[in-house]
Amino acid sequence: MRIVLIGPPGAGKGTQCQRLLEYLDVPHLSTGEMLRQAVSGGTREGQQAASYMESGQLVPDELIVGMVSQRLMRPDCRAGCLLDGFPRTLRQAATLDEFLERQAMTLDGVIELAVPRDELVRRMLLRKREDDDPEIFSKRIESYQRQTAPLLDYYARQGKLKSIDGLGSAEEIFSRVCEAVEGFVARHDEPEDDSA
Ligand code: B4P
Repeated sequence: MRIVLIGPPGAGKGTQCQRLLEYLDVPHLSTGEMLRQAVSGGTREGQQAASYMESGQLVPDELIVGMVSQRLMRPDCRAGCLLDGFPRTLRQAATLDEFLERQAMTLDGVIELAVPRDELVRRMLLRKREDDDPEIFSKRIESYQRQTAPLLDYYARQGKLKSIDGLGSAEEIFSRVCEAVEGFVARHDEPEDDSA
């Protein structure tokens, strides 16, 4: 299974992915985590990404696409993966589609975790990660609205989007996520209609 999780900053993508990993048994590709490791390891990519992350902006598409494609080429991703926080722009989404097509792979489904702004701010104040300063967090929400929210329409038009309510306990949300995944599995297992 190849699944993407989309949601605003602090929506709980990472939290739900940790649970989903055991369920799906596929590698977890969190671009936020990959970037944080690159920054703390002082790699070239990390040095390029740091100023964007510190100011609440998305890092440039070229940088993130390079990192993700290298990771997707590794053999453990052949059977599937859980994409957490990627793609985040229409350009990243189009690049992912092209990459998967070249590799004869498909994206099974996209889950949107929908959470209102007030709750995102409340969670951010509790989490206190370095990029969770209130002013920076507001910029990250704005970037989400401007650059990432258009992906919902992009994937809805492909018939791949399942939006779920991201409010409630992590367990309640996980059961909604699992229901969405079951829907993707059922579609994945349907025989192809070649009557057309
Ligand atoms: P991410 O690491 O993806 O950060 P995030 O969106 O803030 O986190 P997430 O939604 O995973 O929330 P979490 O589970 O932690 O990205 C960080 C930065 O990297 C971006 O701002 C950007 O600069 C850069 N970046 C990453 N990918 C990129 C890309 N593709 N292109 C360009 N730039 C990119 O949950 C948040 C908090 O809520 C936690 O404290 C958690 O305990 C709590 N929580 C979770 N579920 C809850 C629930 N149900 N109820 C209450 N609290 C809950």
